[in-house]
Amino acid sequence: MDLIRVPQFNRRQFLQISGLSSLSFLLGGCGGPLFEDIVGKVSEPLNQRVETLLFQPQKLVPEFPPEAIEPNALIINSFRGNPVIDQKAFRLIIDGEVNHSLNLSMADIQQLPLTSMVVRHVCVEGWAAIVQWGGVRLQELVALAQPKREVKYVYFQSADGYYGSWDLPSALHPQTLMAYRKNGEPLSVENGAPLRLASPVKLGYKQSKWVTRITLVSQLGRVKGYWEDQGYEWFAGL
Ligand SMILES: Nc1nc2c(c(=O)[nH]1)N[C@H]1C(S)=C(S)[C@@H](COP(=O)(O)O)O[C@H]1N2
Ligand SMILES: [Mo]
Repeated sequence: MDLIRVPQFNRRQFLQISGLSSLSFLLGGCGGPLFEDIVGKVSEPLNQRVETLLFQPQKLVPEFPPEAIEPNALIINSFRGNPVIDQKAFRLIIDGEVNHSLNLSMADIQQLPLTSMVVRHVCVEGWAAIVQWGGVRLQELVALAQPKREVKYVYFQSADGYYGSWDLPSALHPQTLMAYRKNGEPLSVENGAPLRLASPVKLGYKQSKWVTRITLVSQLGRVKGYWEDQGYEWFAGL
């Protein structure tokens, strides 16, 4: 069981974590030109629009106690089976309208603060499950990438060909995680390992598994999501 729960950061703590500790590990770990490039940003403030979204208090969804976890209730729902991913070679790309595109290994991601939450997963097909997810807040990763001020949407690409898009406020919600743990254990491949979206603010089909690329954009394209493009609601908030 993951009992760690990182409290919601205030602005100063957040900037400390995102601007300094994360960067120092990125630099220490890799030292590639990409990461050296990031150093410049330590002194740069986050852009005003994104900062406002990050620090305006978003309403937290109430969480469940660990006893409420339903270990077998989460039904595997994969439109195309499991993709083959070499977990060691895996990279998460964060790009689009950002000042600093990122290319992160799981080791990089796991050095960021681990947030754990027990929330309800709701699938439109008529089932739900109380699950504990552990991972990094997406807002941390977005802050590291330094989105440009026009950014309003986030696209997620998955290794199985699944894709989706979210509004930026929901993506920056403090309970929206890029999860790599489930019910106190490493995430299984069927559940989206190495990295998946997990959030109590969206329906199940918004929670992409096997995410390989996160792209920040100012406009939504004609193509919005695997299910959304077949008529499912785009916002799909809970
Ligand atoms: N890449 C990918 N992500 C996906 C899906 C999928 O088929 N492929 N199915 C979605 C749906 S409809 C649900 S309900 C949840 C199910 O997550 P689980 O299989 O871990 O229970 O994943 C979502 N994310
Ligand atoms: Mo679903």
